[in-house]
Amino acid sequence: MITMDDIIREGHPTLRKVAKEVSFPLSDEEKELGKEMMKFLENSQDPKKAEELQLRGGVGLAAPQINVSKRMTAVLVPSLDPENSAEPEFKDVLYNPKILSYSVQEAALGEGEGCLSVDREVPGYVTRQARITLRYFNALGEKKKIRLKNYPAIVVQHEIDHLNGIMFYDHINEKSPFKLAEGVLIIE
Ligand code: SB7
Ligand code: NI
Repeated sequence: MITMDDIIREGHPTLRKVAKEVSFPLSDEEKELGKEMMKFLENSQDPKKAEELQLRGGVGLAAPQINVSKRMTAVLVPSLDPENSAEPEFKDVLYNPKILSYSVQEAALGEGEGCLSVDREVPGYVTRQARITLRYFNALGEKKKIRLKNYPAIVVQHEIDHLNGIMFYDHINEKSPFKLAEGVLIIE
């Protein structure tokens, strides 16, 4: 089981590497790792389990964060309206994900971003693209092509950054962290 002890923190060189693509069919290890990563996210979002296991809540986890430099990431974005839907907004393990196109429209989370590999708050807007077209392979090797917008699109961009050795704070304007370019959509 993956716990916080398995997650490497900023300063670890693996977080700055460009991760390697996986090939299909996946090895049993790669499949198992994907399942374990998703299980971590599920546990982290379950208040009881999170308390028990002392997990920080997470909506994504990229393999490099557990020191595996491969292009795979689990994403679990809960329903934005749990009253009306138990279905997560987006849930899958993405292998070799690639963003095929981006909207011109930019967006940033009003609260800024955090990262399980960063044990401090880094204030500031992280400007990303509001909408993306994403291609990835699932654990079965099926090719998926989907459009995401707003929060799920932001999360996937954060995760794909990990596969490229990029940290969220690399995007924050150092001198004025809350300075926004014109027209950037703020997601609350
Ligand atoms: C805020 C949080 C995340 C993504 C985008 C905005 C994910 C946090 C967990 N991770 O560190 C995953 O890499
Ligand atoms: Ni992260």
